[in-house]
Amino acid sequence: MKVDLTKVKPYGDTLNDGMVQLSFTLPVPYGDEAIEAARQLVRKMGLEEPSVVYSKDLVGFSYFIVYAKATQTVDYTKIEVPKVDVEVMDKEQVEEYIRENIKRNVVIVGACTGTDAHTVGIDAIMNMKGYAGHYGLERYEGIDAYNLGSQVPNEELVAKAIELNADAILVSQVVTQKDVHIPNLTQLVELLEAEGIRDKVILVCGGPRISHELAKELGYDAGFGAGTFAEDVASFVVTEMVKRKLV
Ligand code: B12
Repeated sequence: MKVDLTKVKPYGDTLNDGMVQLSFTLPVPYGDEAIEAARQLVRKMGLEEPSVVYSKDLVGFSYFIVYAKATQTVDYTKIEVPKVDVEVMDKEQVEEYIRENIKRNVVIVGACTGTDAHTVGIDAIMNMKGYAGHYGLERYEGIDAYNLGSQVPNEELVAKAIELNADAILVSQVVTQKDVHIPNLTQLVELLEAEGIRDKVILVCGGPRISHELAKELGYDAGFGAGTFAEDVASFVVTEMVKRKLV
């Protein structure tokens, strides 16, 4: 069956049936009233025929999984998503690019900053062993990678970047509750500007809820989300260095 890309809607059993699955918690005691509240809420979200397929007491609150039907559609042909504009090279190609175009080692400093204690994301990008079969930056010939770990204050990251004369700074932000990442990411840009080095470094942030669009808005050169590998970042950093004549 041909999909009409101008009117795309979710599908469960048959095309265009609109079926979606939601899960959420309501701060009310578990029981029939809670289940009815969940149904009503889902209808108010614009979804039809809500069916509570699973519900559970959450020690005073109530948890639900609900199936329902979406009525709205999106025009997929009109979708535009800002993306990092770079041709991704593999590890060997990046190494070759550095040898030919930069002719010295590229210094990259990375950290998970602020109160954020999630190390796995920045490790996936930087650590020698890498992530899902993709080696991290520490393994790249021609890259000196310094992973400062997590809960690193912005001031410390900036000081280290200055000490090492870093070409690029990588920031990981995983916790986004109450938008805690926004002031933290913004403060780093302000500190770099105050030190007069913002234009001299490639500034990149990443994390599961980071988009390129958000990163640009906050004054970063690029933002990378879920599923990023070291070669995505490495390709961006080295080509951007050459583009901006930072070699
Ligand atoms: C493991 C984990 C922890 C561990 C972390 C251990 C560690 N050493 O990292 C522990 C138990 C400590 C932990 C604690 C907390 N956690 Co936690 N944690 C997770 C969990 C289960 C997995 C995260 C992970 O490792 N993902 C795997 C990595 C590889 O993926 P990634 O981080 O997305 O990284 C990739 C990309 O995003 C990108 N990337 C990431 N960083 C960067 C940086 C750059 C420069 C680039 C280019 C790319 C990039 O590349 C990576 C590879 O592709 C997630 C849930 C989940 N399933 O995602 C919750 C989760 C992230 N945690 C969460 C929360 C709330 C917390 C706590 C606040 C809980 C609490 N109330 O105490 C604390 C926070 C403590 C703190 N001060 O930060 C929430 C965050 C919600 C939000 N929107 O903010 C999540 C989503 C769970 C949830 N559903 O509620 N957590």
